[in-house]
Amino acid sequence: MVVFPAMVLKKSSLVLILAALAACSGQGDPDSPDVAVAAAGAPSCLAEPPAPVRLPGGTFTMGSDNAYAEEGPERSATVGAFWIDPVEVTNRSFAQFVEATGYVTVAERPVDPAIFGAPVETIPADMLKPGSAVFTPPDGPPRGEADWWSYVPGASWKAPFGPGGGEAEPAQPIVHLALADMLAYAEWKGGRLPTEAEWEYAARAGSPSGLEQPGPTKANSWQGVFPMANLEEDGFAGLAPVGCFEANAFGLYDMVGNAWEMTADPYAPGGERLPSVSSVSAGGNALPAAAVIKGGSYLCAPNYCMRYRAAARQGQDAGMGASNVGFRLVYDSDPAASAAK
Ligand SMILES: [Ca+2]
Ligand SMILES: [Ca+2]
Repeated sequence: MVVFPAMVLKKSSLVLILAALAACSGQGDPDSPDVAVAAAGAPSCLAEPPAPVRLPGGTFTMGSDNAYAEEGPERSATVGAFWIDPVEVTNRSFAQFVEATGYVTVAERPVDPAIFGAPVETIPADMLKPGSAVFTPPDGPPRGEADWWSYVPGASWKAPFGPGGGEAEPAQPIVHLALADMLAYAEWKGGRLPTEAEWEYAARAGSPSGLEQPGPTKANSWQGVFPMANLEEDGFAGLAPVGCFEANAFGLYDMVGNAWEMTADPYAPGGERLPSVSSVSAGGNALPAAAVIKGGSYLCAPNYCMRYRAAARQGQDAGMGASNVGFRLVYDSDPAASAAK
């Protein structure tokens, strides 16, 4: 279980906290799903992201009974028509929002010790500083997720690896956002987070299986033995600029791989499915402690987290970001028409 609900956090142990941050877990999972892996090849990247794509909606098979337990039960789901961004939200796009509004993300704000539910003197000093969770390859054989996740003071969307680690690349997906940050951006942009059903419908793009796990030409994932050997056969050790890999049949890029993508569906401990919170807003009070993320990330490998697939799902703490979780927006009307008004 990797859900890390900040609002119910009662532990101050850094190890426990970091263990909960891995949004690409595989340890302790059932046997790896039987999924197909495509052949290798060199990617090329989009110069400009295309306009949002209108999807007609429809009825499709959602989830899977043939992979990780939390993906079931396989069932029929129906979504209406909607528009969707063909790429993950980029640092460039988010910077425009910050420029226009002065918004400060959760990772940049002072930490409220009350979220830990423990005496402040028992909380590691770094955890009381603004920051975020950063993937850090271990020096030696890892014992668990705490060996490759670090809480880095000063890490945020502007400084994805922390102070001195370089600035965010404008064309890469934005990461290190809490759910509230994503909702604030969505509100400004006139969109919203997709429900899990909408996201999976868009990612499947007509595929009846949802189990296809793409190879290096199809998605930015991890080739080699995670977390020790990153062979970079897809050309990227970490995040890639959006749109460097082949689009799916709906013309959508990086639905699988690159950054995990947040949805509007709460995630329940145990993995059972909860109703979508289509009204989830940046107001904050109604935000779930954890939400469903979809699509896997650049940290998903054949030996660990075979979740770079349409049907896969995982829980993510809604209260803080990580270096492998991003999002994309959907719209209930044509965003091009709205912008023209
Ligand atoms: Ca990669
Ligand atoms: Ca993605």
